[in-house]
Amino acid sequence: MEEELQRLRAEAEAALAGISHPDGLEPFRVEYLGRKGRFTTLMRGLGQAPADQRPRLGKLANEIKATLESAFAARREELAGGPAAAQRLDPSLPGRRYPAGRLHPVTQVMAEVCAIFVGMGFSVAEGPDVETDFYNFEALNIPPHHPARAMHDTFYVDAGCLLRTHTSPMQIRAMEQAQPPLRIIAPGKVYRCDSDITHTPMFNQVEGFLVDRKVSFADLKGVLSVFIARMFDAATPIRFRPSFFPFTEPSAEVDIGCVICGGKGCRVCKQTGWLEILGAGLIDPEVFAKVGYDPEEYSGFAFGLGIERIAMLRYGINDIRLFYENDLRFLRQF
Ligand code: 2NM
Repeated sequence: MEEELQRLRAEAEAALAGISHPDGLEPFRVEYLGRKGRFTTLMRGLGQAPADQRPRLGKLANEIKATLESAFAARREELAGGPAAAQRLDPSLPGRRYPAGRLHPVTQVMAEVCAIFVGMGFSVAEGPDVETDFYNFEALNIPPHHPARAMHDTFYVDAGCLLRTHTSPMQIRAMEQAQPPLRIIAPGKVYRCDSDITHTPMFNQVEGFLVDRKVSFADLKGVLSVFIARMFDAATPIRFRPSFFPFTEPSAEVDIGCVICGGKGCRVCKQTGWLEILGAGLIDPEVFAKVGYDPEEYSGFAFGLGIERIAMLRYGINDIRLFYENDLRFLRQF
């Protein structure tokens, strides 16, 4: 009888150790520890043992049962969530999510501006940030010692090489490489040695031009009106003020009704009710001469706008430097 008890114990312990999945636990419990299990059956047979051995055998049987029950409980813990389980790979668990990034507000506005002009048939030309004096100034009718050079606060790389102060150099390259008709926008970074709440030494621009036969100021007004209606609101008022650029004649600065106060006058529009948002004009014949176009045959318009300025008006931001401080509390709002 004692031998049988010990054999059952050894067998049960081996069976328990062989269980590698929680699904194996219940069949084990039924077979060994259940009400009709092998242990109970053996205990019932205890009545047949000689009377003087019964107390000792009973005690032994109870000890073995208690040992097996606690071993069973321990194994169940282990398979459910113990250190062994923690080390196993569970391919059914959901993956860890990476925090979602977003586009920088300047990138978003840049993409919107480009999309509006692409929608009007313009193609996109990109080029180098480091330019030659010829493309940045000379070809744009800004000769050496012209006062407009001082106005541009140029960063020079070395003699004849500089960081472009506008993206018009790409317009010149485009005109050198192809014959009219042309409709091109040039987006990108530009550099000017200037820094305060409305200027950063690097900012983004989109310049555009259109050249064909018989292009007039009315065509310029039409294209810019559509741009402003799509960028802001169809009802946004526009006005053209006479201005001067070396590369256009006549030239204009374009204002929109203040998007902050609706034209009533506020701090942002300096009580004028108007905000300047771009510069434009008809391309100067001197520029056509530099790229070998006949000014008698062709005419064209051009315009330029600053992306950060538009983003500031769009989102009501009063300090341009916020765009480049990389403060996530600022950037996450867009
Ligand atoms: C502006 C204002 C007016 C401009 C001119 C040209 C080019 F190359 F066709 F002559 N590109 N961009 C231009 C004209 C840019 O920015 C305020």
